[in-house]
Amino acid sequence: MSNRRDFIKKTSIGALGTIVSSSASSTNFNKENKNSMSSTPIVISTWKHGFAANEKAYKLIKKGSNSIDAVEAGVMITEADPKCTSVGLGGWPDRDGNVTLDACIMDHTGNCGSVSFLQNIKHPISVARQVMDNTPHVMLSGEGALQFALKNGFHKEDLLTEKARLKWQEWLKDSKYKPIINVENHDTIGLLAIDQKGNISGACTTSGLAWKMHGRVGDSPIIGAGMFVDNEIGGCCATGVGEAVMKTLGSFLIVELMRQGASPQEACEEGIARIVKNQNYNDMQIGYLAINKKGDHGAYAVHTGFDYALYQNGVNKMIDAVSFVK
Ligand code: SD4
Repeated sequence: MSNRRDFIKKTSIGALGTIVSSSASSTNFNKENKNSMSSTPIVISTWKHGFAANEKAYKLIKKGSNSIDAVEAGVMITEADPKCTSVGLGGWPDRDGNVTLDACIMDHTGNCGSVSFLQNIKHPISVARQVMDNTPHVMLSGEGALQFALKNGFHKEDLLTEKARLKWQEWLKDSKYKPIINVENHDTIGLLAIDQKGNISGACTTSGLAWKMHGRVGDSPIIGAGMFVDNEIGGCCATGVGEAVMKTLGSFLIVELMRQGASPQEACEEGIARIVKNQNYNDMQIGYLAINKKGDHGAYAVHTGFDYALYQNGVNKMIDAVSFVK
């Protein structure tokens, strides 16, 4: 891994020359990687529910699974958990009471699949996997994604739990769309893994922002926004207000920064710098996780409160991410 001086040298003369000027605007760029060690296999994922997802994914990898199977199986744990109110079953609905799901998956060959605005299917990540494996396309959306899922053995289910319905009805009283940082606008699971062969895959799945407009799609199913992997370099996934991530194509940006020599931590910090530079970040949370090929990781958020699960060297633990606003 190049040091910071190499990184600046490369980026100032390279295709990503603009990185330097925008980095200069970030007061948080020149930080060491905290908590980071080079070791694989590794599984890393967003938020507290990532802990159980990591358990599943890491155990599969230890048994010899490849990373693409592990990331899918890992996030399926969260999708099936009705207590998780921003992913799959139990996700809080849009303003009209519909649970609409977005997901994407990407493997070490650069192959990828995604679904957006999918309803009534508990495991959108597995539909995304089938789009990747069994179609010539990358993304299927809405009714077409549902038809594809039903034709391929998935079953329709009502994903609006009683708890989520009551929450929605409470929200309807005022119908005010003002997400509360770290309460209403997070909980997507993004999960990245490197298997025993050193191959990197990623998965990302969500019910999106609660009380969103019907038809709204966020960053999570957009390859390069909600998640991106490049097996030569590393991977990144995002959580939080998807619009901000989409405007900066955050996950692709962060992987490209690592290609230019940034550590995962530096790259995540620059990804957040690009957001706070131009957007009003007071009321929005965004968090990034990144890993490089060696198994170093980085994490950074706009505000405090973003935590993530890291399984490395046989230990699964929760870590609080550092943030732009302290
Ligand atoms: C979205 N990024 O739909 C998702 C929401 C999210 O943690 O991440 N919640 O914008």
